[in-house]
Amino acid sequence: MMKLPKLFLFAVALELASCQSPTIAPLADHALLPYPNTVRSGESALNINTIQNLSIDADFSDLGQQIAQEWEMHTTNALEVTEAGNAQLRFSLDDQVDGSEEAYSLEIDKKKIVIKAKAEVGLFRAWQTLKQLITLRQLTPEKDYLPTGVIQDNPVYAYRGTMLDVSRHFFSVDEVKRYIDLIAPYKINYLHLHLSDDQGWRIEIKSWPELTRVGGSTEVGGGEGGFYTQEQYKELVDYAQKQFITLVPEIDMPGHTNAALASYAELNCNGKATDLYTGTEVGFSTLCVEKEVTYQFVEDVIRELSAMTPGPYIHIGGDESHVTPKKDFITFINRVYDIVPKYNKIPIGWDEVQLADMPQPSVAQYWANAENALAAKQKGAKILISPAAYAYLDMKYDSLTVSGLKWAGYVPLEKGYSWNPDALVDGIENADILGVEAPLWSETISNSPEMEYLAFPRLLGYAEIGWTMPSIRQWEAYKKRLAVHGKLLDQKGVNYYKSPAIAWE
Ligand code: TNX
Repeated sequence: MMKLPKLFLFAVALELASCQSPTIAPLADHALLPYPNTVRSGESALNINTIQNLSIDADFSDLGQQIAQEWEMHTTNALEVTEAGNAQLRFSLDDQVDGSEEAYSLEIDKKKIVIKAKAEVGLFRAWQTLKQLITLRQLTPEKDYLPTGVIQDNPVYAYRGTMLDVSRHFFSVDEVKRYIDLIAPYKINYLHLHLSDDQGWRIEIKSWPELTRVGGSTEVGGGEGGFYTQEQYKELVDYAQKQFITLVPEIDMPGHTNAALASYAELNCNGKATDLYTGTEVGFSTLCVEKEVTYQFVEDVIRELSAMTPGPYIHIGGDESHVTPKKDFITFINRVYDIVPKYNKIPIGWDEVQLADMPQPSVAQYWANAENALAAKQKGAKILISPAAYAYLDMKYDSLTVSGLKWAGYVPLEKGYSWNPDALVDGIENADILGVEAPLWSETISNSPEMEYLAFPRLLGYAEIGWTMPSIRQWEAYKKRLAVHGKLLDQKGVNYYKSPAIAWE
């Protein structure tokens, strides 16, 4: 055995005894994304192996177990979960935390981690920050150490969403779950599912079973399509809810309805079912606005959908109804607006819905037409910001991108990141805005790798636009943080676009 000099052993013992922590990068210099709204760095470090227990209110013991499990996965040491409020990793409710229910404070000192929020959702968001910090530390030589300091954080917008079009191409329950897993760490809190369109009806409606039997049987390009049973849909609702993501189901109408019109002859003005459609044109279909059965259909669909939807919103579509005469469109949307509140839901519609009398509360989703957004605001609606030219995930990055469209122009990473929702449309200000959503339409994508290529890494930028104050968002700094996140996406096997604008690590 090699002999070590006595003096050396003494020095090692002394070092261990004094628990000297290494000098590591300050808290504020970590690649947190979305970047927290205030970060104060301390000067020291915490060894995560010294954290042995977690305390959380008994009401949130499920969340406590979930966090303990994830902690063990990320650090390899197990945590004892207790209700007593003085553990080394401490989660507690506190009304004094500044901001919304999602706001939180996270304080790391040399011995413990203290997290406070007004509500469970804030504790969950704080855990996403802490988990990300742990993962980022593991990319460094001092992977067992967290920097000390304090984060106080509160999102800029209440709604930070993405949309997945499961109609043009169907995505399975497992594919949607994976998408949920990938967006939750970035604090996205709404997932809008575009459940019906000309090419496919994807949600079981028990009172109108042909919708899925016929309307769900194909997709763009003629593939076999698919649909979610109500049980599967509820499984998705619950899966998302565990990560504090709310599903927003959309039934697009009166246009974008060929799949329904092919399933039921009576929904057509001429009483004849249409053929199924597997192309990518838009704007050729409409429900028959004059027939009473149309409204029975709409009410049945909204009733069944509301029963599966614990979240506050139902999306009624309303876009590109090019073959519905304007006055019929208005009549139709007004009737839908009478139905949705009966089921205690708030309607969201694409910005064309401003032609109708917008009820209160209601939401208009701005996607291309600023005048529509302004008119909707005048009628008392809140605006959800989804500008195609900046935030459509299905726009190609550049001329080399294989999948995707380009009708709103290319959206390279810098263009997707460097804009401010509050300054986009003259007359639409922060107080008018519910939030930001990045939609992913699926005419050109049919599986998870293709979906991930368009969504990532752009979606991280939209997550930050939704969460972080504009004064903190700087492209140059973001680029550096994003480069580090490439590694985290690699660890998850995400097929993201390795933009040459980023110096990927
Ligand atoms: C426009 S945006 C649409 C969709 C298409 C999308 C493709 C909107 C409300 N309607 O029907 O899928 O463009 O980018």
